[in-house]
Amino acid sequence: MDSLPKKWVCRPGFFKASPHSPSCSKCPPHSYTLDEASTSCLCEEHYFRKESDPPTMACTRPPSAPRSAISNVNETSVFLEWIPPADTGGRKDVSYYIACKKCNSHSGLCEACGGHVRYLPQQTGLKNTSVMMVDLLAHTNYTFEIEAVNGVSDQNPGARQFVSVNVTTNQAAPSPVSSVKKGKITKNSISLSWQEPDRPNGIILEYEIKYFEKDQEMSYTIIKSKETTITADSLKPGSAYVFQIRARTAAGYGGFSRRFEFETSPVSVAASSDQSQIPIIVVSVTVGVILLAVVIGFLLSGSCCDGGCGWASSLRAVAYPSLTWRCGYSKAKQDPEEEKMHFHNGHIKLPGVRTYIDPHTYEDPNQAVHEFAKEIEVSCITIERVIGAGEFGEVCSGRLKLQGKHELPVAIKTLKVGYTEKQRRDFLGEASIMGQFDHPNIIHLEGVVTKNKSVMIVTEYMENGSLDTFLKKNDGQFTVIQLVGMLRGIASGMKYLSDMGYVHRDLAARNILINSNLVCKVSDFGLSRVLEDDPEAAYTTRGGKIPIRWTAPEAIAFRKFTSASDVWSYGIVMWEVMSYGERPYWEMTNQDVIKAVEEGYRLPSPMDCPAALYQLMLDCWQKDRNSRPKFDEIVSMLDKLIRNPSSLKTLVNASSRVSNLLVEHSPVGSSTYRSVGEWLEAIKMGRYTEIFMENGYSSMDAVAQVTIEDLRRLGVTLVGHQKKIMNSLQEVKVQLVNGMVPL
Ligand code: L87
Repeated sequence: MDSLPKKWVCRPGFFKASPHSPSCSKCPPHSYTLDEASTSCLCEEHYFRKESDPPTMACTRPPSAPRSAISNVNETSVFLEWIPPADTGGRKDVSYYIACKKCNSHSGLCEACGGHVRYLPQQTGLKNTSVMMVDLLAHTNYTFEIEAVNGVSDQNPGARQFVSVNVTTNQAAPSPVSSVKKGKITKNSISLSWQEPDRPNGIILEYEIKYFEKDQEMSYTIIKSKETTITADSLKPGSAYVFQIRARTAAGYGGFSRRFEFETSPVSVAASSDQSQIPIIVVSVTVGVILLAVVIGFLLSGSCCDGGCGWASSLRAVAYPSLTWRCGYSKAKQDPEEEKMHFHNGHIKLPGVRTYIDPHTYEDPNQAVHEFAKEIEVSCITIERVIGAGEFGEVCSGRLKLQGKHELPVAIKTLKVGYTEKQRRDFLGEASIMGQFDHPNIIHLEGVVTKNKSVMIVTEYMENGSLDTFLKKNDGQFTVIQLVGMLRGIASGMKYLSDMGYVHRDLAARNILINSNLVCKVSDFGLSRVLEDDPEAAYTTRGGKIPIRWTAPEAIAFRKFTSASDVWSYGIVMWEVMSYGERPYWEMTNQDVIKAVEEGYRLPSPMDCPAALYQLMLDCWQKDRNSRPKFDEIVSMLDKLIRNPSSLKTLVNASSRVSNLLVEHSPVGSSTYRSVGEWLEAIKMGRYTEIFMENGYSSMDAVAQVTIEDLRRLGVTLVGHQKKIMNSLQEVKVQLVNGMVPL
């Protein structure tokens, strides 16, 4: 009332919305009036009022962009997650809109995605901070823009506030077979041939042909074929049959083709002669096949493979139609040790100091491959089974028979058909890198196939496959010494890599291979693409693709990838090994992992883990990368433990091991909040310890219940101190809710 002038009208800066209001009110935040007797206030520049906002409400503005968006790609689905904008503009009605663009990897040009993409739950008006896009195209670059909007966004002519995320989708099932032609037709059989689907999205392993007599759909026959032709026989004469075909790759079955209808010939047409010819045809075909087999077998054994070559499987016949039947290397590998000083594209290699050469420094990537990898003739390789799939194509097992050598089991990475020149370069880049390494704990490169259309990388075969899968399958089956032996091998391989100046960037149990002697070997090398291949890698806001759970904070935050960040990942691998392939940080989201680690939380000890090993893990996860151990120190530490097995007897104290919970790990000590005193000291509020203890707040559990009123009652009157304590408590409580508790 005091503020009212004598005239009973509002003075500037005040308003009265209705003449019935008893008094004038101050203009709400971000609004003003310069006039007397105002009935409302005007919004400041860049601030707005929505029609339905009451005049007493503050003026608001559009939100800032969403933050920390990350993506997870699963085949042709993309999951996006972000955190709300730092500034909601003063409104509670923030929602999100997703814009989708499909980008050409060569030209970099993007276009709108069109109608084929589905958004779950929806594309616009998203209230939650995540969305899933499905039915994207395989092996395609997409850019998603996540825009934050609120009730006044449409009044702002300014720029859209969005964060964008680039992703590349992975493999997908093949597209349907589209063209099917009829071949020879008799009264009892129909032969068909067809073309590979337009988008095979991988190597086609086989086709499934479903057919039935027209209008008799309930009773159908299914035949499988590795070829693109089949003959359906035992059919009824003069009847119509419906055929549908679908292809299968490592990614699964594609959709069925549309229906194709063909009719068998009627009975009357030269029935008897047709019948009588069958035995003749069968006999002559059989004789022909046997003759051909004998001739090819003779050629092979005579030329190189000493009778050891297996027959090329029909799988190979489908996938690699253009085989040349010659064996042997076309170029011998140069031994860099032979010439004491070797000049590599501007790099002087000093004898004794072997460093890794980035294949990017070669103008001609083909030269790099052939500098470091042997060329293998495709005819020396027999592909047997598909054992995995990656971004570039399938991984197969098979045999390699080289002239004058015993046949070897091998693993073969193939480049999918229809690759681009860049994909071929990136694919072979891995071989250029691997070919420079020679160490018992690094997967050994046998050579590459680059001639013809088939492009392959051939390595030694590791019987037990990827370490993560192997450990999950054999949960609890190994002695601690065996597990430490595996870790020792990985550390030794990593020491070799770091000595060579190679930073791995994707060290994880899934990228370690293990053989029948339980020898672990580091695998998965690459150029920029390493992480494209990794289903764990998520895109960060800065566009890098990073396997968050395995990556050191400085590498996530500012891409500081070094051997010290590899040491962090090594610590995570130790944790994976000691917990038999458990997923680091379980089902926490990437977002939560980043936040927890940044706040000093660390994975707890795996069950039954020797204390010395857990301590080593914690050392690898030091925030300060220079304080982390070096790989040579890790190797000698593990050697000591192996030589002195009783050192592994002390397990991490069962009571201090918190299963399923993250552990506070700050430089001050590995478990800061063991007491109220420690907690208050940590936030520089130690002066209140005594008062807390005297008033019954003697445990962290009790402290978690404290309210602001309690603080006042306890004599914490400075607002700054109240805030500091309440904020820190907030964290403790959030951690309780998330299942992360400081010890
Ligand atoms: O059981 C296996 N034995 N699996 C599943 C493999 C093997 C193997 O020797 N998977 C691979 N092996 N890869 C690819 C994925 C590695 C994480 C490789 C060997 C490999 C190849 C063929 C080329 C280059 C790098 C690794």
